Amino acid sequence: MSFYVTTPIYYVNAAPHLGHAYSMIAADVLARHMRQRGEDVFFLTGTDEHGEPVALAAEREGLTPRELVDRNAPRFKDLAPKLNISNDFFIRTSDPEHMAKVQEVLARVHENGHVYEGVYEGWYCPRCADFKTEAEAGEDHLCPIHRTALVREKEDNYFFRLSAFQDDLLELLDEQPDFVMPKHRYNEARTFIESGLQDVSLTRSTFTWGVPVPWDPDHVFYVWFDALLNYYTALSYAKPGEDLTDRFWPPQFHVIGKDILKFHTVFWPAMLMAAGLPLPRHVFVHGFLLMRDSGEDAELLKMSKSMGNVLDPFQIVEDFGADALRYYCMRDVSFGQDGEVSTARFAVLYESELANDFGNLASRTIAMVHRYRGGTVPPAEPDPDLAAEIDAVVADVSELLDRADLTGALDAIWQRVRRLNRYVEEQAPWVLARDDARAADLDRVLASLIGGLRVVAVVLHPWIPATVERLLGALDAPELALEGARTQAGRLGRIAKLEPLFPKPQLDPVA
Ligand code: ME8
Repeated sequence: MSFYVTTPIYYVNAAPHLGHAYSMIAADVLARHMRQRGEDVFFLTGTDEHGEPVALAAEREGLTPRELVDRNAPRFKDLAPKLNISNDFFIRTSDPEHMAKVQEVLARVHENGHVYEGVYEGWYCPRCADFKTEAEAGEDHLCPIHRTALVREKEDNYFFRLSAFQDDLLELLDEQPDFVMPKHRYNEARTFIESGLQDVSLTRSTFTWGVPVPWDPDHVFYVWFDALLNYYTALSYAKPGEDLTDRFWPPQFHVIGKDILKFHTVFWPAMLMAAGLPLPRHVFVHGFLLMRDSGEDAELLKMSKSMGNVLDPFQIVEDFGADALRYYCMRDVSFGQDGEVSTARFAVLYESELANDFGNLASRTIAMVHRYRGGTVPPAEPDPDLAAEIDAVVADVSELLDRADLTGALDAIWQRVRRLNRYVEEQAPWVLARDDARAADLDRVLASLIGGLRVVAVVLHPWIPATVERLLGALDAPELALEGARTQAGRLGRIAKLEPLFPKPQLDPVA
């Protein structure tokens, strides 16, 4: 089966922060897990480079938009390998192949009769690149997201007949209750549609930084339609000489933040219907990472560059490694909800869960095999009760990740990590080791622990891939397929010694 997963493509008018990293990590966990299940996976991320926010940022810096995007896009592109993200392609919407495909699809929408010429008059947020309804603008005419003044715009536009898709969209939500996940976001999308859809601008004519409209050279496409189409256009040129569209379209999951729900759950499916293209299977809408701005009583705010309260993912990776960051993001904030993040909580979880629960389990299990059995895993049958409990994690995690429950899946794994630690305490191998008559028991305990550790490590790979690869390397069992992830599967032989998986970080003293 094919599995296509995407992140939003990020505006290049600011530097990447942990919020951007968060969506990438989440999508990466899904992609890596599906590869372990043997699925044919394609994973896309990239940058959104057109439109007014970019044009305005370039103007402020005295650059051309092209200079600005060429300077900033690599900052996002570099974030992916730093976080150990396994994306198959990185799209930039200024790619000529993307632009040509956008023209092709939107010309079809035009030919299909879903576009008309008119004048837009209403409220607009240049920061969101979003036209706001009267209800959204409210009486104060402030952007509900940025709390900055909205601009009254009047311009010649071509419109997309979104209103004509209201019934089709409601039918889609009726027939596919998991089209938008989680449920409270589904309800939000439904309420938005039921409140009545207005036609939306498809083109802009007051600036030129965008994809030219093929039937009217005075217009460029509205950046949101250009951007949304990245999910479709990328497949046509990601692999030189091969069009991957038939193999991967439609996507299984669009992973997005709640700020862009309307675009992905209303505009996007309507646009695909208008173009006659199959719809994505799920849009998963995650919450915001929030941070206090300063001090204990400080307000909890969405982390964003403009608010200035950002955790810098590059710095965290530098100090603690990518795996620790990946783990923290998925563990501390329930995926789908908003959640507070802080360096203090990060340090607590690093020490208590990564270093102590998991790191120590690996270290002491391997150390005991060396101390008591000279580094060779005894060829004993594992404890059946323990093995059953550990092995069930594979089905649990698969089932939870089918619903993109990334936090639930991590919790299911952690229950097994803790189970293995309890098993060490219950069985007290150091006591068995003192009694030659109990050598077979010690063999069984060590085989159970190493076998269990391997299973847990394999299912944990999508969250902390580099660490797991190091551990499995020490066990001389690099295989990652879930099919072979059973306590009893295969025999482990000689194993290597292992340096601590999560050592105390060497931090530069704070100036
Ligand atoms: O909206 N917490 O780009 P963008 C969690 N280009 N996630 C966050 C976050 C936070 N505090 N801040 C940002 C755009 N994100 C458009 C998207 S898609 C066709 C076009 C993540 O750079 C989250 O995924 O503003 C959010 O939806 C996205 O970054 C917005 O990125």
